[in-house]
Amino acid sequence: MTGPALVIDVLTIFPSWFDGPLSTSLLARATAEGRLALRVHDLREWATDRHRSVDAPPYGGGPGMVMRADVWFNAAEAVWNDLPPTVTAGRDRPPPEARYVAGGSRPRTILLTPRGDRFDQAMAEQFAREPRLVLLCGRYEGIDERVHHEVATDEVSVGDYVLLGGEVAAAAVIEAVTRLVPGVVGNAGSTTDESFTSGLLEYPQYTRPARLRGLEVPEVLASGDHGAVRRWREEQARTLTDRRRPDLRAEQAPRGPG
Ligand code: 6GU
Repeated sequence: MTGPALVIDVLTIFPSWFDGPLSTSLLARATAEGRLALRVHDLREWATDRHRSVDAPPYGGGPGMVMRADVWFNAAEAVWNDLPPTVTAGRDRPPPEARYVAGGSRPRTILLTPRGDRFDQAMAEQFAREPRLVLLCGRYEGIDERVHHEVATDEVSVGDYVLLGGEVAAAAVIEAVTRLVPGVVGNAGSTTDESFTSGLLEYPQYTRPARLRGLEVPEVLASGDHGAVRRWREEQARTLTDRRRPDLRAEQAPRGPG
């Protein structure tokens, strides 16, 4: 019995936020089948005061609160080393049994932040090759800079807009990466012959009924001429991409012909 192909740990102050995604459809099945292990941890387990606070006012003043580096360091060191919160909470240095430490050797640890590198399919493919990912969800106005430097190995953003926190972004990363794990998506063709891997948007699809409210399915698709169908789809994908996402074509160009 080998372990799951991919282990993902999530650190968040809203662990229940992930209940829905984790219990639904493909992710639940991948977990049940042992292809994926998804572990969600409550950052507050590493808070030390009575109010379990994980943030404090910024040095230098200004509005809002900043997430505390001590709490993040201790939480990350516990998760990296599979230690319970009680071992690391409140410490001012890593526990002696820690193999992975902040600022040192550590698993791929992704901080979700609007200032990160833009997440795309190429990055998802890179993450899917890792045995283990740790996702850090920030909240509030920001996180102590020392967490960016000493805890995170990567900083990732899911687009040029501002979310309340990293949870939605982490869910996007989890879905994009887990569907690339072998066996998670049933049909192997459906993860390779597709938008962003081919550099083209998907061609239009149709199914029954052939005629709906006067709207017909393109004739070529029912012609039985597989060559003609393939040429039509390629042409459609190219035209759609040129119209909607010329940037995708531009990105693909340097890879040369073919
Ligand atoms: Cl990763 N976090 C937040 N708060 N906002 C974002 C984001 C991440 N990516 C895009 N917007």
